[in-house]
Amino acid sequence: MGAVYGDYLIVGGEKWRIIEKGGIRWEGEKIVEVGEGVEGEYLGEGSVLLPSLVNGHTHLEFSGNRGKLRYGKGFVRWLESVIAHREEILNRCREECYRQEVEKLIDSGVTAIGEISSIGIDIDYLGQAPIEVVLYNEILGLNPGAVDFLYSDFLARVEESQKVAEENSNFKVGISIHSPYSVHWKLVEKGLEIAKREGYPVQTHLLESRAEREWLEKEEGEFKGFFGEKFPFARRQFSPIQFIQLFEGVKVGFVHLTHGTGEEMEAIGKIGGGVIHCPISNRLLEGTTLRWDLGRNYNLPIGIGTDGLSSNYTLNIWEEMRVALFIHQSTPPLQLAQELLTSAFYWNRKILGLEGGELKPENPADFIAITLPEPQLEELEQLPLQILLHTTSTPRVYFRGKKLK
Ligand code: MCF
Ligand code: FE
Repeated sequence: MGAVYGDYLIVGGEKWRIIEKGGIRWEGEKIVEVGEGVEGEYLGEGSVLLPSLVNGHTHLEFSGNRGKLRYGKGFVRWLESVIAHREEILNRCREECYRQEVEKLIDSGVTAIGEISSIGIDIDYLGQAPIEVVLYNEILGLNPGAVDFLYSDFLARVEESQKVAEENSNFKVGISIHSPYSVHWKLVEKGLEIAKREGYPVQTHLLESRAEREWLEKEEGEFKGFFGEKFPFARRQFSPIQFIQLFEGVKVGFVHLTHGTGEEMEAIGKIGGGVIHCPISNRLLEGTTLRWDLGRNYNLPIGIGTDGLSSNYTLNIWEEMRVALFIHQSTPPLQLAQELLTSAFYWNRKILGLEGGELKPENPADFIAITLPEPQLEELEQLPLQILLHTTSTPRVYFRGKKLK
């Protein structure tokens, strides 16, 4: 039980409402009151309350990478370096490494993540982490002769994560179909079958390079040489649109879409899917970015994530949003700052299948408080932009009514 109030409270949800001298009261894990005149602890001059943030797409297993992978030479060159160093990087991250990264996530006001689990070594630690986790078990591999083995390995990880989810209601099971170019169609089918049967959310990397588009459209381009040399059994399996349509009936987030067109955005909208934007990763790997304005024009839910340290220098979601703010120059900064924050606290939750993202009675008491550098804003419309420019760590973090920081 508790109550706090600040100079400003951002109610959240899809459309913003800002309450001056707004407060929040909670009992147990749930909010019971939000509004002006809530009596409780005053968080000080320039304090702002808002829903806690979500990092929509992480790969914590790759947190052992610092300078090992090849950046700035295009996606396929990065992929080659991942394949060469995957084992070594995965072996570098164990208990303490996860603990540190989760601590940093909490420090930045993140209380939920969409974690892509490639080999399942993150399950144990994240099963005990004090935040909400959707753990997307990855299915990956093209070799027709290895389909059965790959499937049983994947199933064992799904079962392991199901056991953890039975014990911890803040840990949820999801499925990651790595991408349309890297997963045998039989495995895509089997993975989606489980997702549909169990109602699990899904994420998949889609259209993050020119090479991927050329391969999916014509079985041509850079992937032709790459596969020819390393995976001669690889075939083009679906067009981007055919691939998207396979996810109908599933709660799905398509990650990246840097090479997505309006046609693909429309197809994603038709099946009720969302997009997860990882601008730093996209810049480092391929140099390009998602068309934010295009996604918004198609009314798509757009979430935001840092990706892993395999393609980023930080898992700080504020840094990710700031980078996005400077990339998408066709959207005015005041509007974009508000949209990006909404992506982090609201759309990410919708795409991951989590409740909350809006401070209102009955919702989970998941919220943060930050402090503006100037205590009094002359114009309220400045709020989202000033928050985004001046925050990297958040002074207060509450998850399910418990103070994490
Ligand atoms: O999102 C980025 C770039 N796109 C694809 N994959 C990954 C990313 N970060 C880590 N990965 C992982 C992926 O989950 O790298 C491996 C997979 O396990 C690439 S395929 C050998
Ligand atoms: Fe990723």
